[in-house]
Amino acid sequence: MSNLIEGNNFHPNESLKDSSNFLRGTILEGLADETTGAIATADTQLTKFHGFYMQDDRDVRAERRRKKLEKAFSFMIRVRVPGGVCSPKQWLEMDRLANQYANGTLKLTTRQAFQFHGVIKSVLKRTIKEINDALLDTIAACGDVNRNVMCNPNPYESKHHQEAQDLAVAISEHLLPATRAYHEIWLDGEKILDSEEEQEPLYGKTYLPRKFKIVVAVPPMNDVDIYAHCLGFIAIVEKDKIVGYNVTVGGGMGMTHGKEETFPRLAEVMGFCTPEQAVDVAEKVMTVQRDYGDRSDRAHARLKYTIEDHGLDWFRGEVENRLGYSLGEARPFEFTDTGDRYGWTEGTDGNFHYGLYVENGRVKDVPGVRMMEGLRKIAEIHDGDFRLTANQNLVIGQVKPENREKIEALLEEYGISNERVRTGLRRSSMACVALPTCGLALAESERYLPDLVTDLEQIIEANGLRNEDIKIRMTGCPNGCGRPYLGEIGLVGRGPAIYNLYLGAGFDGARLNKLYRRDVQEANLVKVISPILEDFAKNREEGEHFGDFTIRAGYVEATERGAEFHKNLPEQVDSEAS
Ligand code: SRM
Ligand code: SF4
Repeated sequence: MSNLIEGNNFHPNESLKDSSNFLRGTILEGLADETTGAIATADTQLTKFHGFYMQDDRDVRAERRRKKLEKAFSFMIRVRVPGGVCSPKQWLEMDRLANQYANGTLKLTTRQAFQFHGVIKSVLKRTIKEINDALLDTIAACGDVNRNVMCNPNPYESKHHQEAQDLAVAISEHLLPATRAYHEIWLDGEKILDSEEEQEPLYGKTYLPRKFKIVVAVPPMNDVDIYAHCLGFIAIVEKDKIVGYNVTVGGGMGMTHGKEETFPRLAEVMGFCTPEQAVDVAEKVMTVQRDYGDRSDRAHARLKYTIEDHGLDWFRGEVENRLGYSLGEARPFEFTDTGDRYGWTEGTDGNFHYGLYVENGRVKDVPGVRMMEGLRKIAEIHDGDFRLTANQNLVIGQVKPENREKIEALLEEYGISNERVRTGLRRSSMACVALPTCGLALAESERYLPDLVTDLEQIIEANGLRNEDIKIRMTGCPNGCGRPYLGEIGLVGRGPAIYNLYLGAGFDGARLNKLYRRDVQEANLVKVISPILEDFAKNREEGEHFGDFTIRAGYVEATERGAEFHKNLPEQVDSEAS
């Protein structure tokens, strides 16, 4: 056991990592055990670093318990896709793997990654190997490491986009764990006989206190929600050139109901760095967190709490000490929107990009909307790329002018063009996975939000708000996977069919929302939200966004950065409505 761990009050996960032989644990033995669909509990922590989670089908949990059967175990695999960019060939492989080994759907996540659900143990290794054969991988997609690095995905936004995307890839590669365990276990790589030979220069044996998240944004779009992440880079363009990046630190979404010491927090701008310095800055920010993050309490272990506790000036000082130089003064920038651009846009190189709405990121075939099949057909003829967005949508990117019509025809044929999306509310909706796979879900999310939106659409249409992009985000628990605290309407699961309702986030992603009603029953949500939408339709000012209106009209107070989130809450329970 390393000095770091010995004799201190560290969380049990710390000694688990420390003694795991660089993330090997007994994963191989667990895979070989045919008497159970599960793997050892300790290994379920380690496999996150390899990119997958053990789960069970919660829809059949009670029934299996009654029948005294083991839970219906399966695995969720997350694929690392820096900046969300993949080739049509890779798309076809993801499609094939989803059908062959998983539940026949693909989930495009809020961090621009693919997720497979329902992979059983006997095909786990094969699936991971075949993901790697497609030149993608799952390493560090989860776990106490740097996760998938996000980047604004639409090349239309800026001709500097490629540089920003290259930075996302460079940071992602630079911060990968060095352990050979991944190759050994999943790719039958050569075994390292003397484990002492192995080095983990950036992370050490205990890796980070908690997950770490990085994004790159290209203003004016804030589709990556830069303020929600540990570390962010805002591209600063001067005289048609990316001259560097403003660096943001200390954002995060997760909290626990009833624990006021946990809260979502917005990142702050810490300074400016040149393009050449950016990877180094990412490394140094991450290592300060590695050394100062809380390793005793995982609910307090994210970078946002390190900065909340020590202050931004202290943090900047630590980073600059390690860099050996000072960060520059932040440059002016402006974000306008956290949403995606839908439909066709033309890039500066004459290629076209189609922003496709994917409901809650779930690519599947349902009657009338055959998205899995339609995208497969598009991938078969497409020679550009696919770009997963941070809003769980997809950009069919780099379409040559001569291919545009063919792709349009396929979008129509399979019923998946954006024509099917009636309102700005639906276009701006986002839900986390939640039930039945997520072990932490308290309420439905992905399976329920579309129905709620359908009900709200009647109010929306009746009040002339059809084209209004109102950002509505739902999660099945307070962990914040759909970044609900940045929704103009945020709904967070409290229990089966019960949600807390938050209002007032900024359209540009720079202001958190605030609790408006606690514990609203699913059946009452429309009743609670409708009058506010009606009020908005009648009394909004020219160009005013819904989130801004709910603050001006006094529904909620504006929230400052983080700890304020739980302060000055209005009357909580509306007895009629909840
Ligand atoms: Fe998340 C845990 C799904 C983005 C904050 N998240 C989980 C787990 C793995 C549940 C678990 O630990 O057992 C969920 C798996 C559900 C399933 O069945 O697939 C899960 N998170 C997701 C995804 C798939 C939601 C989606 O519908 O797209 C997103 C995958 C991202 C990716 O590709 O890497 C996802 N999770 C996020 C985000 C948003 C983001 O990163 O931009 C957040 C909030 C930002 C942040 O980290 O502060 C987020 N997830 C969490 C947390 C709370 C962390 C915290 O600081 O408290 C947990 C719970 C935990 O870590 O203990 C969690
Ligand atoms: Fe699961 Fe909660 Fe994340 Fe939703 S927000 S996917 S319910 S952990």
